[in-house]
Amino acid sequence: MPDFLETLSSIAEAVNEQMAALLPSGDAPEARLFEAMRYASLGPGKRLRPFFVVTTSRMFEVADPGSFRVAAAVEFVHAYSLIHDDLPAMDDDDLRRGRPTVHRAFDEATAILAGDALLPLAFEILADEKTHADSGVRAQLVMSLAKALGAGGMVGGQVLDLSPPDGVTYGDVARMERMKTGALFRFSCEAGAIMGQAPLRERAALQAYALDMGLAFQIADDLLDLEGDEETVGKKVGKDAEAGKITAISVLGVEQARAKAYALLDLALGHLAGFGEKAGLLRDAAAFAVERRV
Ligand code: GRG
Repeated sequence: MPDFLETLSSIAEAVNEQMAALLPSGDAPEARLFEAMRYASLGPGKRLRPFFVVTTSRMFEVADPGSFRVAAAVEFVHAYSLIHDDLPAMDDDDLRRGRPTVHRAFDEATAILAGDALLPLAFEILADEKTHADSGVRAQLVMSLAKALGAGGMVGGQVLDLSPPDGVTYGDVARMERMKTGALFRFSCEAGAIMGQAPLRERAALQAYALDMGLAFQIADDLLDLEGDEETVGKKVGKDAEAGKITAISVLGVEQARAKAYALLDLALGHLAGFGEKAGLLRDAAAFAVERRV
């Protein structure tokens, strides 16, 4: 079985090339916007979401050009969410991926607009027939990504993160994190099954895997904020406690939150049972999501 980190890095390299080709460039009067879009999306990053798109695509024998285009689209959406998450009105961060955040490297208006431009670029890519010959498949990709990002997904989760209701329980935190972080992983894992026109049962299993793994990934992120060091993580740490954020750690305590991440890992692996050997890389990826130091 190919090594997970080796595959992650080779997919990252190919996705970076695909993104570079799809991003606008040149010396038009709006070139500063292009530069900010490129700075935000081509900078260092694990490219985990593209890994899930390409890996699930390979499970269903989807041809590479289409899957790499969808992988690039997902990374553009991820870059948009990071730009907006870092803005003064949101988490107000100066450092991301070991470099100044986009509003620090450029300015606030350019950062907002670069995020705003990356989002429709992603949908333009999904709707293009170069991504998949079947228009029904393209419509499903668009629908699934739209659902992952809106009020019932990432943006709704971000609202709950910024203004949590009183008396929050672990169940509320889990719901918020599944929306904020899990929904984009859900799309990334489902994308290969959509393009490969897999049976609904397999699509549902991959969605369930992604939501449990995504929640475990977010708890690992919270643990890194508490225990990681700024240089390795590439962003300021200790921010959650400082800002009084509601996280799995604030609700459960450190050790129970860690135990929860491992319990979610087991649940995620359980959803892969029907895929046998084919899902080896997804199993390794879930373990990485929980155990990572970056
Ligand atoms: C204002 C329109 C509007 C939208 C806001 C900002 C936002 C929507 C949602 C925030 C979503 C968000 C940033 C969730 C955090 C997810 C997370 C843990 C990100 C870090 O992901 P990694 O570790 O990062 O994969 P790299 O740098 O490796 O890509």
